Amino acid sequence: VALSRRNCADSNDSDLRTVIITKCKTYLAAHEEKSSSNNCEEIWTAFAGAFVGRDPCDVPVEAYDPLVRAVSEKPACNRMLFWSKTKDIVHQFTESKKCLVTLEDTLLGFVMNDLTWCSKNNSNETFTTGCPGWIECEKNPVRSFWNRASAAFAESACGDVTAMLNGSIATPFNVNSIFGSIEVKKFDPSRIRALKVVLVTRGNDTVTCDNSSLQHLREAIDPKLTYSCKEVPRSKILDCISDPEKPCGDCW
Ligand code: DVN
Repeated sequence: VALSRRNCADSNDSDLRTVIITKCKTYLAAHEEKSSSNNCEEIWTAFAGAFVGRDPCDVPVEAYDPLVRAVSEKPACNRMLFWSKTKDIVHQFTESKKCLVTLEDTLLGFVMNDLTWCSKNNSNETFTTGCPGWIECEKNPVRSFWNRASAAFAESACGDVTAMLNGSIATPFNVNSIFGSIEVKKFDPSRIRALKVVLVTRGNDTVTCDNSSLQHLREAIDPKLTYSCKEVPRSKILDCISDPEKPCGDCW
């Protein structure tokens, strides 16, 4: 199919470079301990190198290797939170309680979250509109970025890791999701002790930790890892999120 896309070149005040460097500096100002080991200009250069001048349907995952190398962050052992189809509640949770961190709470995830970007073959322009959608073509710049960043986040995981999955859908563990197709496969059994699944349920849900997709998850991870799963009502997590007095450890 021939796709017609109308790209709008960035106007100066919303220039992608400015947005990314500003978000990067905002993040480092809030995480001072990471400031000396990360340079936002260098991060921009590595990021741009991945997709500028390339066809927006031909940006391979590996194009972001230099970007991943340009960022330096210590993994938050025992505090890493993976998720699938629970985006809103997970980020409300980490925003309110600081005990767990998602990819989107790390420098790279924070900077790129909610952004869209692409370029064109043999062009030095960047665009933030008219870029291919997530499923329009597989090797689009945004999807390849999230695949690469997710792989790096999972590779670095250590200690006890948590995964918040959605108990309101038939297949809480989907082997085609980023969590199922990339992250679980990158877990290093010599670094990780346990995988703790939190299955977020609503009142009328019938899905439990016995769900066959969760049995597949259990079989997909290395047998040296301790696997556990707990059904937790969404309402209980929301109450915990809105009660600043409630310690993290009491949320489930
Ligand atoms: O563990 C997390 C985290 O580390 C992350 O990077 O990967 C895991 C979550 O990915 P997932 O397992 O594929 O879970 P989801 O809920 O299916 O997808 C997560 C996000 O990918 C979505 O919220 C979409 O991002 P967006 O548009 O809300 O910023 C995006 N996505 C996935 N499939 C998509 C899609 N966007 C559009 N169309 C699709 N088919």
